[in-house]
Amino acid sequence: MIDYRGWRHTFKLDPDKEIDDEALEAICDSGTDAIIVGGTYGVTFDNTLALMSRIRRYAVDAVLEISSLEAVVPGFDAYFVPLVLNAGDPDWTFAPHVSGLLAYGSYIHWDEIIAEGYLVANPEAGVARLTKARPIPDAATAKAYAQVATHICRLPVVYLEYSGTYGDPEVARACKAGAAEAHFFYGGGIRTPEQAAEMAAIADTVVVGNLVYEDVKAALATVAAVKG
Ligand code: 1GP
Repeated sequence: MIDYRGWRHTFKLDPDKEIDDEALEAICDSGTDAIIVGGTYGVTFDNTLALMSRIRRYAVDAVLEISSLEAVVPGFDAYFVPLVLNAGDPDWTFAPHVSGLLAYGSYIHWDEIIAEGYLVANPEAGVARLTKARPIPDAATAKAYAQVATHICRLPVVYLEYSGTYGDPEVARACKAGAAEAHFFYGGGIRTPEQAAEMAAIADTVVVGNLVYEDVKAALATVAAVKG
């Protein structure tokens, strides 16, 4: 079982995006705590397997955040299974999970499965459009969603997802308070060491995604900002 509760910094790599060997090595050897593989669109079995094989050259923990049943690739250290707390389309709540269990139920090692209460806070993000995410109007609502995840659903992880835009620290703070003993991830729009440090002061773990593909040096600088 991976010790995700000890992670402070992670990079999220998208199988549908190009990364050259040099950049991938720098990212995997950066001192980050883990690589999360995941994306919203264009994630296939083949591109996930290809990326996993390349990451596996390095000692860093690697987990797959499952977003497509066609792209569940064995060989990761663990599997994050998102439950979109504010999905407006009920087909995104449990239907994919039921389909997954019908297809793969007998192969699942439950100790490798970590369910995430996923709160989608940027309405412009692909995942918000896909799941018709309900808006999060204020910090109090974010806290209530986090409490649903931890106290009602007993999920081990709450993930505040601002993918593509830097989030509101007040909303993050409210989520952290609501998450209580659940492990709290923040991801979205981190582009500078200052932003990484600001969210790391609130969240248990920060996730840096797009910046890897925009400016790998800037992405690497977020590791030291979080881990010192
Ligand atoms: C995306 O939360 C991650 O799922 C990170 O977001 O790509 O905006 O850094 P960014």
